[in-house]
Amino acid sequence: MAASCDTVRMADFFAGVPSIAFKGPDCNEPLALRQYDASALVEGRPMRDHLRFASCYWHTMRNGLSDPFGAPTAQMPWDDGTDSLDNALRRVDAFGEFLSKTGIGFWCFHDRDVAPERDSLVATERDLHTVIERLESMQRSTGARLLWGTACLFSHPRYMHGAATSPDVRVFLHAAAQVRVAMEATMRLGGEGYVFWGGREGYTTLLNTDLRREREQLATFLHLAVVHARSIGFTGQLYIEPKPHEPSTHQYDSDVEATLNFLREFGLINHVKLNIETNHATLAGHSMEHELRAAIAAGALGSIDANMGTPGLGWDTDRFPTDLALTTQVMLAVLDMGGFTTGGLNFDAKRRRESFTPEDLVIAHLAGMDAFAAGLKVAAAIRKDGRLAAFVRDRYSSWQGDLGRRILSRGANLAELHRLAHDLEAVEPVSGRQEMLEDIVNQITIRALR
Ligand code: XUL
Ligand code: CO
Repeated sequence: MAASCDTVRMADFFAGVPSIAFKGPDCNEPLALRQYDASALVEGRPMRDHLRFASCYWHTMRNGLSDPFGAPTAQMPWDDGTDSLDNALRRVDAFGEFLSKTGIGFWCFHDRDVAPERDSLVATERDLHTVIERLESMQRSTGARLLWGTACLFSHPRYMHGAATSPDVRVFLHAAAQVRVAMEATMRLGGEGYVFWGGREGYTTLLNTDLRREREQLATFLHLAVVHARSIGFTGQLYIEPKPHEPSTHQYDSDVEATLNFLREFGLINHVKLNIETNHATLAGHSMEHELRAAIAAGALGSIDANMGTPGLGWDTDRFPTDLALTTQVMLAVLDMGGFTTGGLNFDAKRRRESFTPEDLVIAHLAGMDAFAAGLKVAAAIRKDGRLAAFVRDRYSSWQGDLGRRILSRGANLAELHRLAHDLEAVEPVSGRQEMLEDIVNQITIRALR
């Protein structure tokens, strides 16, 4: 049947899946929400506006769940395994069905997730445009909005040595062309952001690498993108997504602090914010909490790729974020920052290879949504309780006096401070009470979800 443009092509690829509803904490059905009640108010705002959940096209629609040792296992009844345009268009319909059944309001994509690469740029761009039109109509019929778009600059063999950081200027051209087209597609879809994740913008060995030159190439590439965004009137936020390694040995935007340094060094700090992913944080040897707080302190947290790793496995397992302590820390940071503006919580997450049915795709997202809704409630309860914030305030209270203010406003010199130190009585240390604070978080968590 030839459906009209604005029809949701409800092909029933998720046959046994109903429209998912909030059924409250006592409901034991797997295909229901227990914590996430989209319109319920937390700190005076609906949960949906705090959380801004997104599903990503690459995992939800394209990940067959293969691993380096085994074949794909995912059942994808919408996918005939070819790179035909028809197949690409059918995936859009399946994605529309998925988004409307789960009630997830946003989505994210790479150019090559939605449409295949052809033998020439002309043919590739032609097919991409056809799919973008279908995505536009999917958005109209489902009400879903694009959180961000991006260009895949890491899969094609031409990018093996890097994209912006390639030693071959012709590869740089290819990457520039792709970013231009992907950014314009993002704008056409009303995208609220555009991400740069450079899986190959680093090195495999320093024996063949001019690190200084490559960092300059990367910065130039980002400047070109900033200028282009401005010239086409794209008002979405640009983000860079740090990751330390994988697939490269080392990525130049290895963690939040390295990325902030890079952005400042090359004059990009006012144009680009960060999209922070949990599993990238842990691969960098940090907690997600650390990465978020470091970005917030610099006014640079834009969006979040919500997932989690597998302790003990040194690669990017992209699990769905179901850990309540983690989601609480994330939402506490987000609330403290004043909430998302253009950003949101993008489930850059995949089911385990053993959870291969279409139903599992839904269940995995619901688990992440409920974990984040619970984390949001606990974070709001921690803020309302106020003991943590008060403890931190008190801990620095000695800085509140005239002396502290003068030091910080650079109105003192070392000789004066030396003199003052001689006048001091012995300094009595004060307890940091870490265990007490951890227990307070536990107690509030238990009460908030009762
Ligand atoms: C890879 C990763 C990417 C980015 C978008 O680890 O996180 O999917 O989010 O390119
Ligand atoms: Co990501």
